[in-house]
Amino acid sequence: MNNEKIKELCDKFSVKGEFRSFKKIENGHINQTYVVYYFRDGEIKDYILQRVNTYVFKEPVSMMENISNITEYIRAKIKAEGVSAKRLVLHFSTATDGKYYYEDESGFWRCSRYIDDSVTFNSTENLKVIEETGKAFGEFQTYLADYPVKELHIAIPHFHNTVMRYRTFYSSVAKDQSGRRASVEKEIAEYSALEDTACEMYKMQRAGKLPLKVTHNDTKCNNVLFDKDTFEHLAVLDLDTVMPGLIGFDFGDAIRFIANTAEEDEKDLEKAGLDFDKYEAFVKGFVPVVGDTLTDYEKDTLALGAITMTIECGLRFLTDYIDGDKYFGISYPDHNLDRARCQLALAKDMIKKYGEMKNIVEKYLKCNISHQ
Ligand code: GN1
Ligand code: MG
Repeated sequence: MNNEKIKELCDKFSVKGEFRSFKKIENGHINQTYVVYYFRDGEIKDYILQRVNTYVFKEPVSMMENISNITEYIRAKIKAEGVSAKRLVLHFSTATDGKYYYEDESGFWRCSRYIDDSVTFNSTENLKVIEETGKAFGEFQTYLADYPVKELHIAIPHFHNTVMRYRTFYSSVAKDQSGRRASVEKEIAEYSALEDTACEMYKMQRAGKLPLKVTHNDTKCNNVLFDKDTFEHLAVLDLDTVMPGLIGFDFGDAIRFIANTAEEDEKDLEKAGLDFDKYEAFVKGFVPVVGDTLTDYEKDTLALGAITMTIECGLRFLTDYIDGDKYFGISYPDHNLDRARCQLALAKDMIKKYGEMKNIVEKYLKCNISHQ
């Protein structure tokens, strides 16, 4: 990307003012994100310009329709509470033809205003930030609780269908496209042994025991914006995978990422594991907000959701490694393998701590507050 191209794209979204500069944000494994600086009315205004990965999102137009509908819906709810929605929900710009995207030979682009005085965290030791992350995803869930689920397009079919994820994994192992299979037989065996655990909640949903709700499906803490001074949560980002799903999976994927004692791609597996303080901080933010909307089965499976999402994510990394790194962005050749090994170590630690994880959820279910 160069200045001319970025400016040309911003022109398509009618960004006003004088183009100053841009930088790439190294955040997320799928889309390419740039922050662009414009000068207008005596100050710098920043915009987020994003190139959607159309290998991953095969129907980006439908995805943008989901996102514009969801953000409008949340905006209306926040305004109805008498609060300004400006910093609490994303606002996408329309291109000159009125659409929420622009497409040319360089890709499929979207543009949104950067939310003033906000920060994101790729990881954090701050328990207040973790609790706020829990509140942010809990509130997101409640804002969309009465959204007409049937109107949502399915951005990625079978996204958290762990039964299908295992099927895909075994098929990749059998094909061994990149010739890497022999080097990862140990990991293949360990992930295979976790299949029943990983598929339990999906099977419960299929059997009608767990309801499908509008869920975010990618609840990493770097998908929440915080006020740069108070660290209170602002908007929830990355709405690409908002689809019908299990609330336990939104809870679980957040825990996988935020409550790991190590980074997602830590090589030293001794460092990976569940941090109870971080886990409890997230539970404290999330559970009281959603608690009284949950069925007994949902309550009972929140902690299992964390184990499930950790196994699933690791299995996806390992599958992609075996396929030759086609899906996730990587920074070095064995990156997906390191991620897969780290998720495996985390999942094994969670399985040991499962009883205590459930107890902590129980504790906060007893102090529900209903969301207005
Ligand atoms: C991807 O958007 P990003 O890069 O944060 C992936 C998630 C994984 C995550 C693992 C659409 O999320 O499902 O949990 O990487 N998103 C998609 O870090 O596959
Ligand atoms: Mg994402």
